Amino acid sequence: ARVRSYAAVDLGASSGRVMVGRVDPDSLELREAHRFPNRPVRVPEGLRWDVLALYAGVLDGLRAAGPVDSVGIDSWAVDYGLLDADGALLGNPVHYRDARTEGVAEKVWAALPAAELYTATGLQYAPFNTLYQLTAAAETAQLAQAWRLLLIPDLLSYWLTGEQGTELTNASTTQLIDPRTRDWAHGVADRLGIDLGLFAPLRRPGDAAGFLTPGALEATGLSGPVPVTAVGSHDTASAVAAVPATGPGFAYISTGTWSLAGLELTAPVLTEESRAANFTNELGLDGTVRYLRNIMGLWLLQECVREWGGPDLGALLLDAAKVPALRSVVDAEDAAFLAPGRMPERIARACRASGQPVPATPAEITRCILDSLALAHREAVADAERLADRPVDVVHMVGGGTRNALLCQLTADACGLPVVAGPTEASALGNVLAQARADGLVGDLAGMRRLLVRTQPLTRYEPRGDTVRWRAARARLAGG
Ligand code: ADP
Ligand code: LRH
Repeated sequence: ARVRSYAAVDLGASSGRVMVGRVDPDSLELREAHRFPNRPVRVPEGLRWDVLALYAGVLDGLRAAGPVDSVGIDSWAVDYGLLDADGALLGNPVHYRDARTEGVAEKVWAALPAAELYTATGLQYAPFNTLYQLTAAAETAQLAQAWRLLLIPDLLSYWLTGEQGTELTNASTTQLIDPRTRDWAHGVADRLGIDLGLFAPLRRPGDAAGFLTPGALEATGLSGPVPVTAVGSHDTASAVAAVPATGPGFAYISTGTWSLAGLELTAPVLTEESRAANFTNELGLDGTVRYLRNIMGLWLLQECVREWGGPDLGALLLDAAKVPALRSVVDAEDAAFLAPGRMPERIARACRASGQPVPATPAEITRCILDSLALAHREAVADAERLADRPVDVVHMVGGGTRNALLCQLTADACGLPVVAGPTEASALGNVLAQARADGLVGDLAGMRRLLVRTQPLTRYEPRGDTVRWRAARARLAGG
């Protein structure tokens, strides 16, 4: 049988990695070639991504990967680099947690009411959607000079190949795409004075995206030709493609820096009720819609761990497991937790404000975070089920957070449903499978998922107890 290897570049908000997938029609093996930290940097003008360090990590990773049949790139959504008329990068890409978008949405909604914006784009309100970022940048010298905008994976792809494109799944997070036509929302851009000419032409997962340039071949030690293939370049799109579902009644939670919780649909849900519940309709592979809600995710814990000077995570989670359940919870969807810094203090403040016991020790705060995430997972799954009118019988958790057994168990308990956890590197696997598919090695999404079920280790968590106390915790939060 044919065996092929694909390099998956997967950049998360907390780390980047280059993984190599070996695929034949009956097997799928993933190995890590290189992993490197993704550390945002605060400069006087704000919070920035160190995109050159990331690109250096990509080149080192491809060198460590060795010969591959193709390369695919995915990363976190919404952020971009601007190029001048010579194709040179203008400044460091702005981090989506930067404060520049504060108060911008109100200005946008004055020109285009939020309800209309939702019907046209299907996107939940998040201050960092590219649309708001571009509005915040409207008067800047940098944007005035810009000739091209490339989303982060498309920028790295451009550096590797010299070719420019805008991959659709990630483009759907800009809030400038119509989820019904799966094409640009020209009306929205016109009304807000956003120049869609900044974007390179759309491409879709599976499309050819060029070949490594001679310079990139030299920097990686690879010999050509090495093609780059467009994948679901939004990390969450790749992660959802790698959910090892076996039937139609599944919900998914992609858990990492964020928790993205929802359903895979064939058409967007654009109702007013859905907007009020802040559900998003992002685009997935094969014409699917990722109907989901953003939950703050393990960011809450990452930021505490940073503040505490980096204690051992395993030991911390064991201690957290011993803390009584559901003593206090915070709203893990609250944008008040978006910015970096002083996280333990902000969590304590939220508990105090809602009249709950204030967690004090790292174990207590960790427990509060995990209980709060499980509760938010429960709400998102239940709301998605109701709003999309689709019954759910199993919850799949994928991503780095599935290493946290306590979080998986609490999610099962809160949802009152079995949780199937794994794979941990779902984004990289979805990335690999999109390449394998373009190569004719696997079939549609269902075929990809069958291969995952056969080859990936999965852990099942059964719900314990009843869900009454979770409902009560939710009421406490709402009433607080
Ligand atoms: P992202 O892609 O958003 O950077 P990942 O999917 O890599 O995130 O997940 C990172 C998260 O996974 C960390 O914030 C951490 O909470 C969790 N994690 C990683 N390793 C472990 C571990 N050994 N035990 C428990 N949790 C872990
Ligand atoms: C997760 C993610 C998520 C976006 C956020 C900006 O990595 O891509 O889907 O909402 O980052």
